[in-house]
Amino acid sequence: MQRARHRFPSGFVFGAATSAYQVEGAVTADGRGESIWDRFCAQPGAVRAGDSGEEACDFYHRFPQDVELMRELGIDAFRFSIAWPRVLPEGRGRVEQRGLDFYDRLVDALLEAGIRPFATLYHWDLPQRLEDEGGWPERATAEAFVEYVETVAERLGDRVADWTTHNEPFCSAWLGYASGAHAPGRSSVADGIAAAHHILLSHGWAVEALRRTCPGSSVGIVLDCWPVHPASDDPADVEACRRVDALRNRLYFDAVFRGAYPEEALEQVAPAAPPIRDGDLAAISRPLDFVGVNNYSRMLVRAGADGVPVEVRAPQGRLTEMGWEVVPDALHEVLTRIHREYRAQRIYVTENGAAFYDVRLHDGRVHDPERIDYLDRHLAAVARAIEAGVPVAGYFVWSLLDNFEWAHGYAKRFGLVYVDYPTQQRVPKDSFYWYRDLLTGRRAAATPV
Ligand code: GCO
Repeated sequence: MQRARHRFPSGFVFGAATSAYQVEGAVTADGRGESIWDRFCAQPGAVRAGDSGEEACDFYHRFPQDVELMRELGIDAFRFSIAWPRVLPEGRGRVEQRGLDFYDRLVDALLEAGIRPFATLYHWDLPQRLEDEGGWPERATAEAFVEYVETVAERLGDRVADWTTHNEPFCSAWLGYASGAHAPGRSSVADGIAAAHHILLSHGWAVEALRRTCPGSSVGIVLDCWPVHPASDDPADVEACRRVDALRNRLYFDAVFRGAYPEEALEQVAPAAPPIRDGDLAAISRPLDFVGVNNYSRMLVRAGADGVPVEVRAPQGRLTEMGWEVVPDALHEVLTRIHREYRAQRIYVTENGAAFYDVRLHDGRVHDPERIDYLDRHLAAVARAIEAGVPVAGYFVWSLLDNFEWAHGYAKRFGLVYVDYPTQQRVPKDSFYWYRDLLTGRRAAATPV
């Protein structure tokens, strides 16, 4: 299973990723304010088995030990997110120094371990107070985001050189406000498109704030991208795909790279429309140093009644525990497309990984050959994209640790490290050792003799 035959340029960044609400726990520690995910999890039926991020992996208290694990793993970089409600418990105004102190300690521990911190400023945990005032469908939330970004950048900007503004605006806008599957659980197309616009706008403003506050740092955004393939070559299925691609992928990529929303997406939300004001699209499309791409699989779509797109299950092939088809070519397709159509100058794969039915066996270990195979084949897809001239500069496994998988609660395990939640014990899985050996092998190969 140890193929590791892929070739990567020197300086290529290998990392692992997490996000605040999914791992930190300690939701009331040190003055943290309530987030929309705390509130959402408390709603009966919203999250599987009534799970919440209340304890998660207790990373808030256990991060020194987890940084040690990262050191053992040998990663070059760690992607984590900062919880807005720890820094500004009411979303704006009063700053909670103890919240900032936590990230300060984390960043120092990472640097001390020789690991480059990649900080994400928003991974879905909006302060509840701002949601009470209207949330992302309100422009004022984008304004509050800038205040938060400046506060964080002033504190950490002397040590953090790699910033991403938002993680997957599609999820925070669409799943949060239009489909209701994620916090805050609203289901209104008008709110969804207004949220998407304000999240993107806040990204553009944050880029400007970061450039001002930490000149010389590298700034980008993380977008999720799943290729959308037709279930057959029936023209109706092909058309259904085009629609899904426009609303799910192009809306965000076109806005960020071209300063325009695609007509095919706007048609689908009409009569609702993004509340665009003069200058917004120029702000959203400010030049970036990189784009982060999250990819796990592809979507297979057919036309249902009246052409309405319907997602279908892949007829064959391996599925992960999320029900996602294992398609390494999807990652290759996404990378080459972003290079070809959007001319991104640097791309990081900021998330890629898989949930499988991991169990701890009698030998105390967690054997996860499916995950090793998944990662190996996806890394090969990245290497192929690089060979084809796509400027991919790094790859982050989702995730370092098993963690709170949003509406699925703790049922899905994506980690390289198994977390035994009742005891908080960490058990590196076989994939952890596989990734470690891959990184060690590279380092040895790069060392001149
Ligand atoms: C995502 C999120 C992660 C998820 C992961 C697996 O970006 O969707 O960034 O928080 O846990 O993707 O679903």
